[in-house]
Amino acid sequence: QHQYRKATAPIAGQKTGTSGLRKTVQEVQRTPNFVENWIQALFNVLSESRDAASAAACVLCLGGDGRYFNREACDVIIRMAAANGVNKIIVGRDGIMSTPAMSALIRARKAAGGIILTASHNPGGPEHGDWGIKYNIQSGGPATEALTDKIFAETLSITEFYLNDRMEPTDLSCVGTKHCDDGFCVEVVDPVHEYAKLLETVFDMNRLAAFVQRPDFSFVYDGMNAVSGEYAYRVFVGRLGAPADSLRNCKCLEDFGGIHPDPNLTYAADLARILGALPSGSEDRCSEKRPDFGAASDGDGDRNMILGANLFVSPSDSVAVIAEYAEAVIPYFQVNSITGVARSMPTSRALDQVAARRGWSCYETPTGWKYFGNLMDAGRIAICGEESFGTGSTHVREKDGLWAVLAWLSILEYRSRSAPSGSAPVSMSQIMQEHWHKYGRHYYGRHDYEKVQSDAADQLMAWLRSFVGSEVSAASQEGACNFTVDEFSYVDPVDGSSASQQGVRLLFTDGARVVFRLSGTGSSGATVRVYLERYEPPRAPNESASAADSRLARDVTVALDPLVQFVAQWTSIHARLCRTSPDVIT
Ligand code: VG1
Ligand code: CO
Repeated sequence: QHQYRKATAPIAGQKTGTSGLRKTVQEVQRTPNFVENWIQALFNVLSESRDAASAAACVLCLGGDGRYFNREACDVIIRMAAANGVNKIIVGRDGIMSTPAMSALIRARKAAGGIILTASHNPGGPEHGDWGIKYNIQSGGPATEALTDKIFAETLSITEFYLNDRMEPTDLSCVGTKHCDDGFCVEVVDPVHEYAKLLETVFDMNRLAAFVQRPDFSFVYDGMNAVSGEYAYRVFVGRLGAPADSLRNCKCLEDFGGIHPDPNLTYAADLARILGALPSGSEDRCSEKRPDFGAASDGDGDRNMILGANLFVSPSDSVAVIAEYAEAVIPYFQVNSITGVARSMPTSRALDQVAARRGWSCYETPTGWKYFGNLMDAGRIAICGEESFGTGSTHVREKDGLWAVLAWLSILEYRSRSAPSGSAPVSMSQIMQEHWHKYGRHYYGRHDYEKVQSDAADQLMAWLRSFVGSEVSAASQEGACNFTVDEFSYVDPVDGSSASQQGVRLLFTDGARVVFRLSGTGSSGATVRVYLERYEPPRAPNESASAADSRLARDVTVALDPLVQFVAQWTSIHARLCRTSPDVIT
């Protein structure tokens, strides 16, 4: 090992946030040993916790979302693995591996863990892009906070790293095992293979193929020029037989073609426009025949946006509807029946309604997929979701964009199957309308103030925190507004670990809720997220369908407006953050 030893010094700020370490590409490139330090810190922590037996067979997976700088990083990581006693690296062809596919690969190959090179939904590219890195553990899920805290501590005291600079660069462009020296080998794998194999065991792919090929059904999937492109081709076109022109932006580009690869109404507005799903006012809703279904994924393929003709499905509703139908439409849940579900705290409580009726437990966790892992491993939950376009199940330990799309197609297939023969597929709008009539609707919106001054964001949070524990009665346009204020903290029911300061909540007497928290995935400045939710009860037994619709099928912006106005006034958020409006509304 000695011959590969290199001296280094700690780099400040290598702390992982909600999901991995993220920095601007420029910062990464101008900081010598940025990748080397973090990876060595990871290896140091892994070797500490590894016993002699497992050290003898250390297999790690590697891959990423294809963004700029991943190729260089792959090369460095392979050389470091070789010099650090790792036995085998399993890497996706061309360094490609979506986050859910990585989770599937780690599990299928029983690897010790996997390194994912991604800044997820953050933009990419040399000038304005971000770069990032996540580590997933043996279960296939994101590293726990305990582990990332240890890695961070290592980065603060690191003095050396190991890198084999005599190795030939590994050719990642074709699949196969590449043997190197000293009992170390690199296996280049097809990035889709294991994942596609897993999907076959989860869904009824033959039924889905027949449905997708119906001449009276059309859908559009947007890969946002990121990692999902190849997965989408192979699954939707190759396996299900969908027309190739159902896919857009499905070529993986290093800078995502300038697209901000976050599937929401702001950054995937082109897709939303095709579906006529933008908020009313910005689009004529009835002018043309829209596709029946639309979907998009983010940079690393773990997020999903679901659309119907003239319809945006809020991610909080999406997980509730998927849970409602799962056992009926997804073969995986016929074997693995559901006893519990979970959502992140800021996610709307639509899922809770379904859980309550079914008698499932419903867990509320802090933001970030890592908090679902223990609940899944312990068999307490089968399906979970986040308002941030993340949905998934125990088939892997990550949120899974393509899974959510296939889950929705399964719902459409099932509902259309029982429709009278000769009739068109059941519409997304009808499915949502029925759901709201049955369970009521959680009107939901998230307002993001991106890259604001950190001080201003901290002061806003401190001010909000000063109300924790109190009951507030404030004047509003619609009379007095009464609410209590608390701050969310969490104790993991499986291992007892805890997380505090996970969001300040205003809990209104009428059931509405507003949550404030700071993002942990940005690369500079602070992003304030304001989550707004208002509940409208289900259709009453004696209520006409149209009367119910006038309450339940309203435009979200309109339905939330009084709450938005009140919050803006009570918090003076715009003055405090020096903004006139949110940057992104989802
Ligand atoms: C955001 C979302 C969170 C999600 C995380 C990672 O975190 O709110 O729900 O799990 O991104 O998603 P934050 O701290 O910025 O609010 V991904 O697809 O970027 O790995
Ligand atoms: Co992502």
